[in-house]
Amino acid sequence: MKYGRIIKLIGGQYTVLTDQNERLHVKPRGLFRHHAVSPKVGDLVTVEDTLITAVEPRKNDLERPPIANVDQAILIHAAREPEFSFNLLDRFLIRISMANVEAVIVVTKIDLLNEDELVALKEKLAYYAQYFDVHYTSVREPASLQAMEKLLVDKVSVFAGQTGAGKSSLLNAFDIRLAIEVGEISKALGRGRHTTRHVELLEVYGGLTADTPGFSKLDFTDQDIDNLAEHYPDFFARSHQCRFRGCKHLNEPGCAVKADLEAGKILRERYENYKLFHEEISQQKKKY
Ligand SMILES: Nc1nc2c(ncn2[C@@H]2O[C@H](COP(=O)(O)OP(=O)(O)O)[C@@H](O)[C@H]2O)c(=O)[nH]1
Ligand SMILES: [Mg+2]
Ligand SMILES: [Zn+2]
Repeated sequence: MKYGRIIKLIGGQYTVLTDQNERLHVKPRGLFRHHAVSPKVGDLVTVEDTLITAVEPRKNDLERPPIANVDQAILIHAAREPEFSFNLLDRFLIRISMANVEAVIVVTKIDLLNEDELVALKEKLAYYAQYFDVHYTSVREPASLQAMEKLLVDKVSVFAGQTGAGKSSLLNAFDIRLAIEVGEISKALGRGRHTTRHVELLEVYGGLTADTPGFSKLDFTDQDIDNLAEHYPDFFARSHQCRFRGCKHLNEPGCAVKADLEAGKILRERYENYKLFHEEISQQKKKY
């Protein structure tokens, strides 16, 4: 009997990395199908002979990308190319929070900014740094990559971020043996073809990391509206001071979030995007 984690799934064939550092090629025992438990990448499993015979309960369970037991989502955002977007940053942060996963923000391609531009971006992101771990890096600046090592060791991570952000390039910079396709080739694989890509946890810097197209579903559904604000740690920290319980921080009187917004303690872009997301969800509701 062996114990390990599923690190790869291709065409019904699983690869398990055991606690003895062996790689086993296995199949799930037939029984799982009847119980609607389909082992997935990230699962901690028991293996007997060439069969997965038991799957541990999951601490979290992502659908897209399909990975279980993720410790953190590393949110990769380009400083430029594509242009940095706070709207997209907040969408990713909300999605990651809804999946019950820790988020880490990594701004990459900083070599594309001049000194003043970098200072300006860092000033705005200093607001986020109160609530999230924020890192700055570039594959062109090897020294900036070293800080990333501490981030990945002993953890199961997924790289998330829009196509072209620089996810695959970063992983390649960590370990050239990975030789992941970057740039034009991966762009061609982009939208609508995610299904052709398999999910795999790569051994990088003493941790397991998945390079995925990542959290493709960044629009919100009407089920999300009631607790949207809960996924804003900065709003949540203040909401106990709002006059009304369940305050949505929109037009309610005595709102502590709006008071701090006016006092300049909450980043205006972030609040404006929050209102925008609310509207987006309301529009969605009207369609039904
Ligand atoms: N200047 C610069 N370009 C980068 C950097 N990282 C990635 N790129 C380029 O950005 C493009 C997209 O990178 P890729 O890793 O494929 O992004 P992914 O879609 O998120 O995996 C490629 O043309 C890379 O060469 C960086 O740190 N600096
Ligand atoms: Mg890529
Ligand atoms: Zn409020």
